[in-house]
Amino acid sequence: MFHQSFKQILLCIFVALLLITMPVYAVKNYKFSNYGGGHQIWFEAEDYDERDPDTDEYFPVVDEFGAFGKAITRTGVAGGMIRWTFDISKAGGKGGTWYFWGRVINPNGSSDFMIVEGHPGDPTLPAGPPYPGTPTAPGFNDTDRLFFQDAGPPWTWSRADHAEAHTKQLQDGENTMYILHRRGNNTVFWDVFMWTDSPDYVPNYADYNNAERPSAGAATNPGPANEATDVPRDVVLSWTPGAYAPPTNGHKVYLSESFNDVNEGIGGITQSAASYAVPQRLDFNKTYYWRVDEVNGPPDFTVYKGEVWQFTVEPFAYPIENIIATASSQLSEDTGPQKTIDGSGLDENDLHSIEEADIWLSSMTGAQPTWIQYEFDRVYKLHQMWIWNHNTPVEPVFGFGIKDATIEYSVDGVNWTTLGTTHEFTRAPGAAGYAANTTIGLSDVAAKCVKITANSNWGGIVPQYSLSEVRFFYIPVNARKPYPDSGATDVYPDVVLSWRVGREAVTHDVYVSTDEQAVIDGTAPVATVAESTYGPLSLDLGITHYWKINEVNEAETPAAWESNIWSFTVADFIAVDDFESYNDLDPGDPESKRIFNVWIDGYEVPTNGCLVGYENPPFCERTIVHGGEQSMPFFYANTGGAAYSEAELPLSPPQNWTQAGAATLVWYFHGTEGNTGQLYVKVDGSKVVYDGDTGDIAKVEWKQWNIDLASLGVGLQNVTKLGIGIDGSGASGTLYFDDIRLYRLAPQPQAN
Ligand SMILES: [Ca+2]
Ligand SMILES: [Ca+2]
Ligand SMILES: [Ca+2]
Repeated sequence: MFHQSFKQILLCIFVALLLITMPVYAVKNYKFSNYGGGHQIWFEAEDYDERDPDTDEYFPVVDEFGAFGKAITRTGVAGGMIRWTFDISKAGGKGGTWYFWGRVINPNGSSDFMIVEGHPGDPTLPAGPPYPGTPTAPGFNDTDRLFFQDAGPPWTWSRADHAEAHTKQLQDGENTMYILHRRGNNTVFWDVFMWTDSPDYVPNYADYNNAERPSAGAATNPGPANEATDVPRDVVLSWTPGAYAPPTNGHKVYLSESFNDVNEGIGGITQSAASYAVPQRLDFNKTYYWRVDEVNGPPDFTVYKGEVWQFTVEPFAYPIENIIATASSQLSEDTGPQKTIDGSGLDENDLHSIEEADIWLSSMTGAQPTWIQYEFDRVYKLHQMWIWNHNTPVEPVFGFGIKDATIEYSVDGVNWTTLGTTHEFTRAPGAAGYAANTTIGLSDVAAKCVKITANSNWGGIVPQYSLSEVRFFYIPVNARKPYPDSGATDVYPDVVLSWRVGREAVTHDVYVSTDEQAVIDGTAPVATVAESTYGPLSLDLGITHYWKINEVNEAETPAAWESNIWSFTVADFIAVDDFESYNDLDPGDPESKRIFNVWIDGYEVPTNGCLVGYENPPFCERTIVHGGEQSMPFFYANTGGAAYSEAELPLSPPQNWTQAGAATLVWYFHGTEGNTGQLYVKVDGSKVVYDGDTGDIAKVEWKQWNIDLASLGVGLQNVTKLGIGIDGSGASGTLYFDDIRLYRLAPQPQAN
């Protein structure tokens, strides 16, 4: 009996898992609207979420003149299934009576079976494929037909005459409609389907065109990210608002520990800003669910229901990592003190093994008293210590597990303080699957080292002591999670530093320096700020900086908590143009950025013989590149009235080339055999001629040209234009340019 019910439970779990892991199908693209006082959801026939078989055997996807996108037609071969899953809540609708329409061509009134899952009058979907395709398949009858009135050509919005194929009971949320091939041929086409809860609304071309895309209306991009963990208790929720939310009262925020409450829209707070500062502190370690509905203003008050997102709040205390353990002795190589702090023997449920290789065991002949000591990477505010005592199978016999212990702590490993008096560590069973059974409160003391001295063991037979594992928890009063990440490179010279604040901090002392020791010692320049950001800074290119944050609260003892020492390195150069941003889009497109519309060449300027970019897309060079995926092709011919060839890049807004210690302008150019002329650059009209071999422009390789900014002789605070050109009567050829950069220290040219 027990086994049977156990099996049933297992089966239930299995089915539940199956339901969870089954792929969710739904039409990817849909539109919705609120015409005629009702709700409509629209989707393209060709955006079906499943077709079985998934071939053109029964329901081919075709191009048909006048359709939106593609269309679905039929082959005349009876059989096959196609289906669409759609969510009426995305249109703001609820379960009840809905009406089905299609934009179709069906000149001969051909019909198919349509069923909606869950509709009380619809038969169960037959097993298949092949699905029934005869005019009178078992379980189907004429009143389940779809579109048998004549419609078109041309495309016509139509509905079935039979109420059963036009009027259906839909359920809240997702619904699935199936069409099973009954008859019909390739004179039948389906373009767009539409469901509405308005009995009187008749769809039309313009309405479909004007219906909304959901991604435009719904809230997206949740902050914190969906399923984030370690979220601060005073989190400010944020999101990217839908496109139609009005500036006032455009958002309704649901937040709860209950998924169901959020999913069902219970409660909810109307917000004008696209953010929500949770008024109460959230509970430690708890998972919360939230959702944002975007709400139109009057008159329609359309609601774009949001997805349910979730996050988990930070724990009260965090385990300390990277601990060094030492001990007065160890029995063998395999039973060192580090075995108590490295997770050895613990499974994913924090249950410890019975293996001797997973524990610390002192030596009977070692120095007494026996002690084990832990050193952290810095001073922590200690909250708790969990203890897994000695747990090998001999524990019930020999009792190596520590019984009575003295615990001391220290901020420096020299001066020690005793924690309370003595502490008893609970005995372990000596059996597998052992959970920590002693928790020592550490009184939130500040310490870098903790020492446990064994006064007795549970056996009282031999002076030999053991622990399986120890875990320390600290309260995060230190600043953490620096931005940029410690060790980051290519950081902008005007970076804004930020960090996760320590839990009790009131103000923040920021130490930044190129001198690591000065930051460690606290002798580096310090700034006190109220927020957890500092900047923008003004740093020099290519230089490594060190920093730390002291979190300060004068009301606490100690009043300041120091972070780790972090570092980052500023990028070596500032890119003026790397030619990666240019595209081939039509000039009418707001995103269009064609290279010859940015770099001004000699097009329609008879005296300027330069053209940049290719005649046909892609307009940039994509094979001969120095960095990234594009470079600028530069064609020149100082002939036929052209006295020079030059292309100019206007810099708007003007650039400050005196920032970040910039000293050298670097260009990379690549020649073509037979090129002639004299290469030059111009910065705000100041011309510099290439100082290398004039023949370099005819070399089929990348060359680095360093131009000393000081030699330009012009002010560099507001550089407005940058030019490149070729002088020389009759000169002609093709060059490629890439990676125009400002360096503080120019790199060594690479050997070819
Ligand atoms: Ca279509
Ligand atoms: Ca262990
Ligand atoms: Ca490039």
